[in-house]
Amino acid sequence: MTTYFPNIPVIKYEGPKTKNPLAFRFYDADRVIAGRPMKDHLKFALSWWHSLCGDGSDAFGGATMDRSYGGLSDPLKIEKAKVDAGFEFMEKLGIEYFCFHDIDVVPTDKTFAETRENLLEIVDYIKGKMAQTNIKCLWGTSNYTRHPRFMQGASTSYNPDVFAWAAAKVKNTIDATIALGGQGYTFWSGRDGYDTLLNTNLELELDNMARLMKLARDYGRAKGFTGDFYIEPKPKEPTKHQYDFDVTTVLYFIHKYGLEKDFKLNVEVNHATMAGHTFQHELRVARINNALGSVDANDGDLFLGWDTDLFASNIYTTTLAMYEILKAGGFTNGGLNFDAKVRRSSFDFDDIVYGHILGMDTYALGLIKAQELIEDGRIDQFIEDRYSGYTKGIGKKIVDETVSLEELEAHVMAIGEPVLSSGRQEYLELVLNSIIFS
Ligand code: XLS
Ligand code: NI
Ligand code: NI
Repeated sequence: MTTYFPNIPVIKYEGPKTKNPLAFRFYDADRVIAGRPMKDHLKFALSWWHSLCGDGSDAFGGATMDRSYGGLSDPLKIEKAKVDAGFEFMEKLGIEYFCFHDIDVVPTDKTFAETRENLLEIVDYIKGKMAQTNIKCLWGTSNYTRHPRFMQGASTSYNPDVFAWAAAKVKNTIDATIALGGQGYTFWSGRDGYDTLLNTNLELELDNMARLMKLARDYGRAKGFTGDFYIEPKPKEPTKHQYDFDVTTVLYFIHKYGLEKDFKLNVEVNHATMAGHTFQHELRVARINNALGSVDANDGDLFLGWDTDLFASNIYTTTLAMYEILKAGGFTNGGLNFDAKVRRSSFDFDDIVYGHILGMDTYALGLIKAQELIEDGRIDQFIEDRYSGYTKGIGKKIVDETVSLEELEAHVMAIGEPVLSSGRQEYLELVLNSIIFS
């Protein structure tokens, strides 16, 4: 059998002290943390687009990476080779899930009907591979940013024929996702937004964006899809203003349009920072609204304003992220999708392996530290004590909503100035550091 990663063995856990670059330091798949094996907490997924399709090209230059899979030229043979390479990769790394766009798995220069045929053929091919392994589909999605017909949006285009194209693609990708047993279906359309309000009917565009989601939900449910639909927030890029700006904006949207029973959030680290939020903030907002679905696990570069999609290497970010995910009760249908790419200059196929080992170890250590933070209890206890005023007396009446403005006025007259206590931020940061570095 052809191998695409001849230098790569099955990657094993060797512990934090190993100097073997092709080993995990922290990711020990079967180690039980808080009653669940690490692999079930983390549910790592390969992104078809970055890892199997991405060729290193950027706005300033072409491909730096050879993705012809051994010099193949027949487009369908390349797609099948990508499946072979992807499954070899996932098996060697111990990654049990993958995420895909329709255009990641089929040639993109064909008619709609030919593309549908190709999709059916590749889905069958992938299913054959899945049957021989433990590998599952985390989620599928349609790409309607690449083709020029979507230059002015997909479901938010001014042109109903473009809406129809987007809808037809969604239908076929939902079919493919169901056929692959996918646990989720994600909406991210980078061109559903605007560059200027001077040409934009904002109200109609938002209504139409919801209309496609309703159609997708009703179609998916009628076809037996039991997973979650996700919206992936991002504030800008490629449009100046994206409608799915951040978690708060998306929550408002799904509630306004009655989508909240079927739709959750797919929160991406780099999109959070682009929106001016920490990743933890976005996860927290999703969590307290019972809408934390899945994660695009990458990292941004705060010196660069765009979506750099770095592999995660920041332990503070992953510790606080896993803290939120544990507090939310962990993933059900969702997981950690490596929507991350190696740098343009990391052009060897093996660099993708190092990228994933880095990301997996960074999240594994984050999980270990998040659980230690919860077991340590000092931060949770501090917060509980800080708000304890609301469990008794006037505070309890406020929370129970049994108090009037007159009664609050009388309370002020009786007590005079409130007695405050310190917020202790520096102490709490010291606690966090002491856990991360112990
Ligand atoms: C782009 C998005 C994209 C989605 C899937 O910024 O992150 O990769 O995750 O369409
Ligand atoms: Ni993403
Ligand atoms: Ni992104």
